[in-house]
Amino acid sequence: MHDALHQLTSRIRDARRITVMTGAGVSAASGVPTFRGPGGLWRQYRPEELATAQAFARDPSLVWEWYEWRRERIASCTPNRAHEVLASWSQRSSSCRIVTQNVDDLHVRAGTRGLVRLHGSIWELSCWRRCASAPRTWRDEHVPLPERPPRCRFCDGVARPAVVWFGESLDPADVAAAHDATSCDVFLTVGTSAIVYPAAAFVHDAKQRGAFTAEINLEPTPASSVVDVAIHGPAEEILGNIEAMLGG
Ligand code: BJW
Repeated sequence: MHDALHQLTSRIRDARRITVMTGAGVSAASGVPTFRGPGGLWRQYRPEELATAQAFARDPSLVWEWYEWRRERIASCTPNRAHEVLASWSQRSSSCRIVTQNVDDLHVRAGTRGLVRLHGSIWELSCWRRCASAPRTWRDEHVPLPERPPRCRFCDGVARPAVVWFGESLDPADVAAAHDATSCDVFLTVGTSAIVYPAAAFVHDAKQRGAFTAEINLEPTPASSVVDVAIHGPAEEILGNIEAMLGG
């Protein structure tokens, strides 16, 4: 682990272009629940049972109850050392890209520049029926929401969280930006179980395109066998150590 940490730090020091892909584990130390693993379930549901348009069509109130519970939790959370380190890398170099699967906006609150949010934001809503009068998304930070399910501000129909559910396409512009970012010198995947696609594919793309690839996670994931270096431990601590070795 010591060698791996030094190897990764020296690659980062020499890199012109760094890309970091983050997942729920990056926000765990802030108190945001992850999706999978210990404490990852809300009631008895798996995310695959709630984060779908079918689940929402069947029972919008139940799905909104889950999102309201998460919004309430996230509202009281603040960025941790992992968000801070990544934000400072993005501020130091305009060719550093942070690509996140997280919808909590903690990277934004930490001041990250050039952020790609692959799965949207829990603080944005959109019209379930995509009515012609509504913009694609709008911001709504009410906690709790005035009614469940909340209404579309423009047609008074049902509103949904502006996040990407299973079976839904990601915004092509975000996918293109993330794919562009796989052309880099160092590609680091942090705090993600690396099982949800297309996000999980980017580390493979980066490796194929010649990047030095690394993973920071509490435990091994399917990405561990792909990357040049896998470091197992808390992201907030390891990124803090790397930043200290970089002199930041
Ligand atoms: C720590 C830590 C600490 C803890 N420090 N580490 C190709 C192959 C197979 C399947 C597919 C495929 N292409 C598409 C699919 C289907 C599907 C998919 O991937 N399914 C898999 C489950 C197999 N993908 C999709 O449907 C995607 N759409 C798509 O591809 O469209 C085209 C298409 C359409 C139809 C058919 C086919 C193609 C959309 C995926 C959307 C995912 N949405 C969610 C919900 C977002 C909204 C919300 O938040 O509610 O995104 S699901 C959920 O999983 C969320 C997350 O962003 C995502 C990833 O989770 P993440 O971040 O990795 O969290 P965890 O909890 O899984 O892991 C946390 C990790 O952190 C753990 O490993 C811990 O150990 C670690 N950790 N503390 C470091 N302190």
